[in-house]
Amino acid sequence: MLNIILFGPPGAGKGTQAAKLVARFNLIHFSTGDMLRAEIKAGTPLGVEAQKIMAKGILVSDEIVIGIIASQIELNAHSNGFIFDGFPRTLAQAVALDELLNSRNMPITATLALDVDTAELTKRILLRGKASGRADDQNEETVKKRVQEYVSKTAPLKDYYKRQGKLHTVNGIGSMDEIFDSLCNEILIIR
Ligand code: B4P
Repeated sequence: MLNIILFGPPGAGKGTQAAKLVARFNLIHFSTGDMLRAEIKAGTPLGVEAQKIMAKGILVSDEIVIGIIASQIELNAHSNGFIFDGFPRTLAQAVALDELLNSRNMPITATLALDVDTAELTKRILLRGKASGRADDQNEETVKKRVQEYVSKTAPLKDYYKRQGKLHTVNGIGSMDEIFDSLCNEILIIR
C-alpha cells in the first residue's frame, strides 16, 4: 500500500499534482478542501458552517475534517493507497491520521512537501480566483490570512514527519510536468 501526504502552503500545487499522481499510481484522492466545497455546494449544515470559516481564510475545526477523513478511510480501506491533499493541516490532524492508519496497519509511506515562496503562491491563487470565482481565492487579505494559518499551524508538521524519517521536499517551482516528474522520482525511490 502506498499512502502519500502531499504537503505545502495554499497554492503550492497540491491539488494539481494530486490529480496526476492518483492517475499514475492508481490511488484514492482525499482533498479536504474539495470535500468541504462539496458540502458547501450541497448546502448541508456542515457546508453552511464551513463556508463562513473558509471565506475568512482560517482553518475549519479539526473535529470536522478528521470526521470526514475517518469515514472516507473506512469506506476505501481496500484500495491500493491514498493521497492526502490538504490534510493534515494541524498537529491534532496529523496525530489522528497516524492513529487511523496505524490501527489498520497501513501507515503513511511518505510526506512530499512542495516548496514554493509566498510571492509565487499569492500570484497563483489570485490568478485562479479570477478564473474560478472561488471566494477564498479572490481577496488578497484572505489569501494572506491563509498563508499565515499555514505558517503558524501547518508548517510545524514538517518537523513531525521529519522525526519519523518521512519528510521529502520537492521544488514546487517550474512547469507542472517537471514537478510531477520530481514527485514520481521521489515515490519510486521511497516505495
Ligand atoms: P484547499 O482546497 O486545500 O486550498 P489550497 O491549499 O489553496 O489548494 P491547493 O494548494 O491544492 O491549490 P493548487 O496548488 O492545486 O483549502 C481551502 C480551504 O479549506 C482552507 O483555507 C481551509 O479553510 C479549508 N480546509 C481544507 N482542508 C482543511 C483541513 N485539513 N483543516 C482545516 N481546514 C481545511 O492550485 C493553486 C493554483 O496554482 C492553481 O490555479 C494551479 O493551476 C496553479 N498551479 C499549480 N501548479 C503550478 C505551477 N507549477 N506553476 C504555476 N501555477 C501552478
